[in-house]
Amino acid sequence: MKKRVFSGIQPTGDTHIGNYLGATKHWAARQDEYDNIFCIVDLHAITTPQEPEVLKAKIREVTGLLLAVGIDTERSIVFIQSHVPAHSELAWILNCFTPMGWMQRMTQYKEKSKNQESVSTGLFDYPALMAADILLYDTDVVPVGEDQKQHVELTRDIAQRFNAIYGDTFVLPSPVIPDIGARIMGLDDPEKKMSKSEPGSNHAINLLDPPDVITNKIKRAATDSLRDIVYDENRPGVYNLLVIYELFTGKSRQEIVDHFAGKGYADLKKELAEVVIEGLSPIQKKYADLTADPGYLDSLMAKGAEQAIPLAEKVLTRVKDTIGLG
Ligand code: AQP
Repeated sequence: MKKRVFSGIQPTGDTHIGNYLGATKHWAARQDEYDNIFCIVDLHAITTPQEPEVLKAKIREVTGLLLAVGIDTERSIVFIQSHVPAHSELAWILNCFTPMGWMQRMTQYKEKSKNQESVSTGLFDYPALMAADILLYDTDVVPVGEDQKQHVELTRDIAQRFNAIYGDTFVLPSPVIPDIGARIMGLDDPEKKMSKSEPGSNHAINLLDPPDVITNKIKRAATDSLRDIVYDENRPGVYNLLVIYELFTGKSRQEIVDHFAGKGYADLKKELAEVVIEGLSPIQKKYADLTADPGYLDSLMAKGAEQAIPLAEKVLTRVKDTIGLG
């Protein structure tokens, strides 16, 4: 039997090449290896304030982009989180088994709540909902970028704690992080993870950016005052550009370093822009085709929820029976 994969993506902001290179590209590439479930996690999106019309549009956009990068609804279940009520129900139950101290340790919460006058309880509690997302499907493997590794480990801890009290109820999931590209950094500040919520027009390359925008963003990317083009993690700007180049071309590090020997940052940026534009072009074309008929994505998502609901209900019933509910 194939192992079960579950992963999700938030419909907030603009989906960027970090989301693609660190996560969705791998989900698409390994679909035949696993039994896959992918989710557009709209309930996570509302942990920070959202405009209703914008959120609706973003749910559609992220759905279209997931399919455009190659997720195939014939080989994977794809659905919208709020269409499957069991996610919220299990999240509540898991809340009751998760010590506050575990949540307080979550780096993402600390970062996202920094300098905010008021943050929602939902933002603090986000990892319990994420644990519910994963545990509801008896998930073995959770492919994510590095920023989400801590949340998957917390999910495992919650499941272990529950199993220790009640006996084996949950399957213990493991995070899978790509060797290269697990943390694509911002173009404007290579010390910071490329992120949808980071302000700044030159921070991220978005999957739907037109060619001239991509070229300009890369042209303005932060580098350093040195000259040679080599992989050196102590020079995070150039390192990040080389990693992006590597992932879009599939070339080895040696080939890349040889190729750029004697060349300057302007050459690196020019060639990088070319390969990113070339790499995103088929995704953008497929996205345009998929979204041309507005009803098409809706019908696929309705089918996805229909497939997910019985799987989720089965596990939820098991949990409720175990703890004495119902
Ligand atoms: N910079 C990144 N490099 C590699 N992988 C990344 N991921 C996110 N940023 C990078 C991975 O993309 C998947 C989907 O992420 P998400 O949309 O659920 O939200 P996130 O992890 O919080 O990512 P963002 O883009 O930074 O969004 P905001 O700003 O809303 O928090 C995940 O597997 C993630 O690891």
